[in-house]
Amino acid sequence: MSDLTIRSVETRILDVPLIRPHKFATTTATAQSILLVAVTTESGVVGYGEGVTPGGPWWGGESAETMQVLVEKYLAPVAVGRRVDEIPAVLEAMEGVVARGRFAKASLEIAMFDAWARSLDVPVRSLLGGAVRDSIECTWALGAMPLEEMVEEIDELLAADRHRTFKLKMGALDPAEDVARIAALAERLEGRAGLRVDINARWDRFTANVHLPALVEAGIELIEQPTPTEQIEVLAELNRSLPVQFMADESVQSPHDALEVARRDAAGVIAVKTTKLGGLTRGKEVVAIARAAGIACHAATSLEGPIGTVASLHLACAEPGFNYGSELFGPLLLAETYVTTPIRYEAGRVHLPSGPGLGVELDHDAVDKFTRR
Ligand code: MUC
Ligand code: MG
Repeated sequence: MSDLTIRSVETRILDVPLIRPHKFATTTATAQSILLVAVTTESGVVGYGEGVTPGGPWWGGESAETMQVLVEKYLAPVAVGRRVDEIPAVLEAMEGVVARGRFAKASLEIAMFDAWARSLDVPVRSLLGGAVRDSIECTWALGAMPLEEMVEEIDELLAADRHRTFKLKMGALDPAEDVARIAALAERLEGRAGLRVDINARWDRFTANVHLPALVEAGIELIEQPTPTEQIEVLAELNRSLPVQFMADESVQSPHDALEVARRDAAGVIAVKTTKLGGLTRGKEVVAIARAAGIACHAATSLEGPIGTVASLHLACAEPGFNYGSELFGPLLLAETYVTTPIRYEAGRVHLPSGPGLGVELDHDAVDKFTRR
């Protein structure tokens, strides 16, 4: 029997170039920085997790650099010596030494799940209850790009049938200009693709009330986090007044936040990211709350690489509550991979890999190449 005790936790930062710049509301990413965390058991089994934020600390206050300090100096010491199958106990211990820091906690928790599953020679989804599906619909996101570039990119992806729905990042431009850009895109596509927008909490209540109706009019099917993170009542007001689905993203960073969204009827869909929530366990808790409240769940991303993406994919395929698809496309935005077999994207869906643990194996030469020195 394998000794499940954690012997060591090691980290390194990878800087992986993107296939094209990804323009968010306040910053543009040309590379993704990923904290790769390795948990090794006393039997020598190694599990991996990723700590990732979308293009730096603008989204949630953490970055690859802050996560490395939190993991190495504070989180690893409370995990070493415990067993990889003692996840709730380690999560409690982590709460004792780091407040919030959820992206960092996720990276270590996922590495523990991978090491635990590999020790038992089972896939991570088995530890999450077992698969209810083996693939999930996968949307693609476009940064705040000019109209012609968006049309070209979407046309290509539709022709290849890689994605059928698209999330358009907003919030970088003047609101009226931004809405005109999206409405023009919807017209050009003439209903050939499902379109969603993500405003990343950039509009105040007034701006949202003035400009959201035009997006609804243009046929946008879902509006993600238009207004500030803490202002759940503003999201609830919009959710009541406009005939469109709202998705809470920044507003749900814990199971308690999910409960607040449910109590106030603030959104019809919750973006479940294992990163911002602190891992797979908290992700499961959020899905349970959403299901009990009749809120749909979307398996969302912080633009993780293959390790973090596939961790979220195991959860999305083990929980029936993920009934609003996924955006687990992160690896496709990276110019090169660092696993031996890339994740399969086909017919608008992302497919679960087989094999023990997370089901993907690192290409160590590629990992070395991307490691920050
Ligand atoms: C977010 O806020 O949803 C996900 C896809 C993307 O382009 O940005 C992220 C973050
Ligand atoms: Mg979002």
